[in-house]
Amino acid sequence: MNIYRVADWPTKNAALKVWVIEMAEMCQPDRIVWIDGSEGEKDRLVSEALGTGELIELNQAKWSGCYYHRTAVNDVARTEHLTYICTESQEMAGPNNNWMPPQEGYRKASDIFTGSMRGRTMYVVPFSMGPVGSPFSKTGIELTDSIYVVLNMRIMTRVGAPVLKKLGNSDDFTRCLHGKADLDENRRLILHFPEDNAIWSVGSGYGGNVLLGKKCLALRIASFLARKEGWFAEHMLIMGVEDPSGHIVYVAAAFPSACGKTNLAMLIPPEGLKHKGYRIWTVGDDIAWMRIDSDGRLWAVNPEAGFFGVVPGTNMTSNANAMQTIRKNTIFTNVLLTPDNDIWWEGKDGDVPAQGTNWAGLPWTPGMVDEKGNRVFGAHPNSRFTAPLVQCPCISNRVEHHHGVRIDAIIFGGRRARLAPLVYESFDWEHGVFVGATMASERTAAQFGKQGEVRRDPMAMLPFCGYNLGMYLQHWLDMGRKMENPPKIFHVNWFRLDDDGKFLWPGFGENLRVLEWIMDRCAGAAAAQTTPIGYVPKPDTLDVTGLCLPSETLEKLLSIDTHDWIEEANDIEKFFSSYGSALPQEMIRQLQALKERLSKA
Ligand code: O2Y
Ligand code: MN
Repeated sequence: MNIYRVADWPTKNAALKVWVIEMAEMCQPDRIVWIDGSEGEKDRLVSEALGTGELIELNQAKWSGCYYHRTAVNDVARTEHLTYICTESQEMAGPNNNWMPPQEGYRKASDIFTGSMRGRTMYVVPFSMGPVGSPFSKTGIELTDSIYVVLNMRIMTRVGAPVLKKLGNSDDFTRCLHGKADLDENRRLILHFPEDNAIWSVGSGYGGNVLLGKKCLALRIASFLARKEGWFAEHMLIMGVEDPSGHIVYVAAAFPSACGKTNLAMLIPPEGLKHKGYRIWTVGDDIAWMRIDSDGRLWAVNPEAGFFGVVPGTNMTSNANAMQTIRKNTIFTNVLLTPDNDIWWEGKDGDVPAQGTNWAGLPWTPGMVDEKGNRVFGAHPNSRFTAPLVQCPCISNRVEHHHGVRIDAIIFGGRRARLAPLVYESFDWEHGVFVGATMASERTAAQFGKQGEVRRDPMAMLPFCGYNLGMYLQHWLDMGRKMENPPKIFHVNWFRLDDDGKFLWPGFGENLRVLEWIMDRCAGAAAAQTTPIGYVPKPDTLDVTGLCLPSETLEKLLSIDTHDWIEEANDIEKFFSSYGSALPQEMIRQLQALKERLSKA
């Protein structure tokens, strides 16, 4: 082990050293480099990556401190079919996860890892999810042979010396091992060992598969730990809505993919509401860790330090705050690169470049189609920006606060063309858990698969819950009982359509009008009508000043079709049956109660 200069390592932590040595013996890197988080280190890593072509420097006059990276064409999104939960019992992983026994997982991945870092450097990245030293936070150590991963982890998490110092001699850290190996899809595995607090990811170089602090630790492993330790790890944005008096209400919200979570987290108040003086403060756009405090209420932190956002469609209209956030110190992955090292993506403001090299590394011109007549994209639809939280113009000043923010409302969202009204409030916590457990989206024409097909995604956690979803719902119910003052739970649907297939609600900044109603409900103010599905706004309690929204449209937005909801209840019953005995009885009781309310309506 002398080749790795163990005596020079910046830690005395024996458990950590033993583990790094063991992993190095398996992967056989030529050298080991410990990440300290300094600016000098960043400059060295960037210049090395520029030398190998792993990064391309963007036009610095336009994109100061920004770099470009292209991943392999077969490696552009999370690979859910190769993502496994490796627990001793299959029951613990549940029907919502791919499962493998831990021994088999370690063996299969070891075969791929063995010798895979020969000729490469293994970086040791100590990182903290959550502010270093906060009672919410968890420490991880990621070993990786990718500079791109190190540079992304430096943005997405708190890394380096302060983390090692806080860890001290403890062996309470998530052991994260990542190797690119040969980037072969047939030799790719994303394995989670919740019972060992470990993650092994091999054969990928992209996003959620390799930035192991994000989906792997902060959701899959953390959800498992959260159940054991009595807290929540959720796929939720966190935002503060400051009312005209300066009082800020914080909400946490879960939406399935492609429902504009980042846009909502960075919402800009619309013209019609500006005069009231609302302001939005972004705490996070993807993940919330929440704990019950001594006041009997729920408090939340964003465990991340950056945004890993979808680029296409981002522009000054959809998300001006995101556009400002990504102007500097950002890594762009898989967008279009122009000959003068500028970048472009579908939906960007301004002119479309005459030519460029697209996400796949191929020459591209506007309007290109492939041999089958399909449009060739400049930027991959899942191309990403990685940017520091602090660059967001509306970042909350509580983002580094060890205590987090108090959550007054939890919002679940779905994409439903006809069924769900614009907003409704659950009757109580248990009913709110049912609302979250049954949230769903219908496929749009832009998505692969049958248009209109309903996909249920409980609490938007289907791909991220690190254990049995039935047990997860029971955990939600148990947590509710422990809170004296639980947050109120709401459901929103920005996507209701009229008979011509046009959106009834304008969305984007106008969603603040719905948040205003939610805030009023939390303050015990706005009136609501009791319906079989929950409390729905009385039309005159939603402020639509300045919106051209005819009263019939507002009525349609808030209406409930009993017949459609009876069908929905039957579909929920089918969905629940796939969870077998792990599904809490309370969920069945809630379903029966919904059916009874509908039959009386
Ligand atoms: O495709 C990936 O690897 C990234 S997925 C992702 C990234 C940021 C935030 N959310 C998600 C998601 O899939 O929910
Ligand atoms: Mn997400």
